[in-house]
Amino acid sequence: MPAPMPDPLPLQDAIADAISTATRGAGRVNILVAGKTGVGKSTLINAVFRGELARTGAGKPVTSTTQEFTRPGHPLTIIDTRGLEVADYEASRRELDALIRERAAAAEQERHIHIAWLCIQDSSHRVEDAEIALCNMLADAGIPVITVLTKARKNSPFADTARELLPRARQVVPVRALPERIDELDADLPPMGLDELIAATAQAIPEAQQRAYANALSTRNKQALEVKKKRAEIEVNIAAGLAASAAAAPIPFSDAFALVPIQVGMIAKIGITFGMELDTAAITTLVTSTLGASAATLIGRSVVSSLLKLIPGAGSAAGGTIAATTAATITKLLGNAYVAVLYDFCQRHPGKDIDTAMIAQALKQRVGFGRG
Ligand SMILES: Nc1nc2c(ncn2[C@@H]2O[C@H](COP(=O)(O)OP(=O)(O)OP(=O)(O)O)[C@@H](O)[C@H]2O)c(=O)[nH]1
Ligand SMILES: [Mg+2]
Repeated sequence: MPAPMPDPLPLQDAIADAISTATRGAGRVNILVAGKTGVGKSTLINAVFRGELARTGAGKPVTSTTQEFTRPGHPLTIIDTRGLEVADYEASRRELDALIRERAAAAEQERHIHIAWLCIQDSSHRVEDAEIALCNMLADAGIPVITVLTKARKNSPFADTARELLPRARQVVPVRALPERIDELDADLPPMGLDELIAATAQAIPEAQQRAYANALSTRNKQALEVKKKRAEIEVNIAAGLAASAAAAPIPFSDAFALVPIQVGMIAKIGITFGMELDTAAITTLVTSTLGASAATLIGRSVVSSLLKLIPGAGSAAGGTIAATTAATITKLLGNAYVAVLYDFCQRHPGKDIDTAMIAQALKQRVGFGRG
């Protein structure tokens, strides 16, 4: 006799819950970008992060020389600071000092400034006292600082000077955010250093900000894909662990829907690390196009049974139950396939939004289920 169909309503709730937990749980990462006017801060931000966050003039003023850039669905806050060169520098320094202290003292980690990029134009060959003071102020507040030499040339001799004069910065990274035309050579120097900056930033920000950081990175840069993939693989392993616990006592095959919210949460989190907008409706579309249209289909046309077919012998040998190792294996299989499909998509379409229909189609080809 076939096992009775479970009631789809509680499962629907559990799925909605898994999606909203993943979306809300993405957190927030706050980056302070400081430097003189015109050194290339906005250009740099738009080269590294998705969504043209630093479109000129769109920020909200925080102090007289500081603007904050945020956007709904985007887990990144950019605190854009100029005024290191203005005549009333002393006043703007005090304001900035107060801002840094206030943020550092906040109880919620989501208010903290998680990293600072101190931008100095490579060709200036100068580190101002104001820049040294700001670097010290940030380091004193426990904020990791990366010195970015903007509009840089390869092997700039200035890098060593900057390292010497700003010893408290973790790293000095020469960056060229835009291709540069060299008329004499009739050639363009390609962008450089963005991958190094992305990797150095990933190393310096706290664990709790890693998913938000991965989400915020534009897929235009190679290193961004590596950061996203690495983060997504962590989500897969966590979900595999949860699936194993859920099946710690072998669960009857008909109860395999206990794994569904775990896998839904995993798919949502992988999508988020690869740059999905943080919006419940968008993430729901991602999940349903991937796994099925509703809780009822998820039970009927079980993801679990599709995946079991991919593991030789698992379906028959398990005697109608799913053991912990099998639950972990099929969850990992689904997760790794999804990571591979998203990685591949981002590699083929750098800088483009995730196309959920295309992703679902590619996943279907890989593991045999999904839309259509
Ligand atoms: N060639 C080249 N030009 C750059 C690069 N980065 C920025 N620029 C140019 O430098 C100018 C200033 O860049 P922005 O990004 O607006 O500088 P900013 O630091 O945000 O300036 P403010 O907002 O005024 O503080 C623009 O014309 C950019 O196109 C780069 O890596 N290479
Ligand atoms: Mg700007």
